[in-house]
Amino acid sequence: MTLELYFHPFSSYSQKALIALYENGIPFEPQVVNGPDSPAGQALSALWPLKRFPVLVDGDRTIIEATCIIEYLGLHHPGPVRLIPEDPKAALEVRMMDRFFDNYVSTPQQKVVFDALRIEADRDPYGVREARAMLDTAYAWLDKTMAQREWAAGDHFSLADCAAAPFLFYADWTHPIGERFPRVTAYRQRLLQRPSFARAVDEARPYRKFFPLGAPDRD
Ligand SMILES: N[C@@H](CCC(=O)N[C@@H](CS)C(=O)NCC(=O)O)C(=O)O
Repeated sequence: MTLELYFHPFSSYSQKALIALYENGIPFEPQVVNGPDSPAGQALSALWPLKRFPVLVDGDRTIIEATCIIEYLGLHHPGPVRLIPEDPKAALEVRMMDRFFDNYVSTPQQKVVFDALRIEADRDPYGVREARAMLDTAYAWLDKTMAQREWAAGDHFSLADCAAAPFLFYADWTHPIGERFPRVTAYRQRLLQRPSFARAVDEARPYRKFFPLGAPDRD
């Protein structure tokens, strides 16, 4: 049975799942959600009323949430690259870092971007200031944490790096990491060189003009 992935190439959470699929060369049928009225958009709303993507379909199973998709792939479609360590203690560190990137990098980054999509009267400048402050705090913590690490949870590329790659990619466009946090910048560069993420970035290039804050001419 072919796996189906509902996603959009420019979406950060979609890229998180795509990295896991590409790392292990797992074949899947792409269902690109080109808006809610597209065939994939309509199928997605039947599968998952919250309509957030990515969503993975494997036969009669529907798996929501990028993290859970990666966990599911590791259990049901394992490959040579193990993204969640077998050792439960090492796995805890991976899951902790994964939560960090979702909650304290992606969430504030999306807040800033979604605010820019609102009409002026509905904007939330206080919330955006809070989000930018959270990104600064997250960058500072990560800069210290990465002192002895090549990848987010240590020596091995993992679920946490699948999250870090797209979230730091867009976070830097949204709220530049700059020279204040050299280890975060160096880690973001390492992620960009990882073939699985480089592929996801390349596949998303045609959509850069839609980045609401204006995509910088780099990466
Ligand atoms: N918690 C979800 C978040 C997914 C998410 O926010 N996806 C965005 C794209 S990056 C989305 O579906 N946006 C469409 C919408 O909000 O309608 C996950 O981990 O997969």
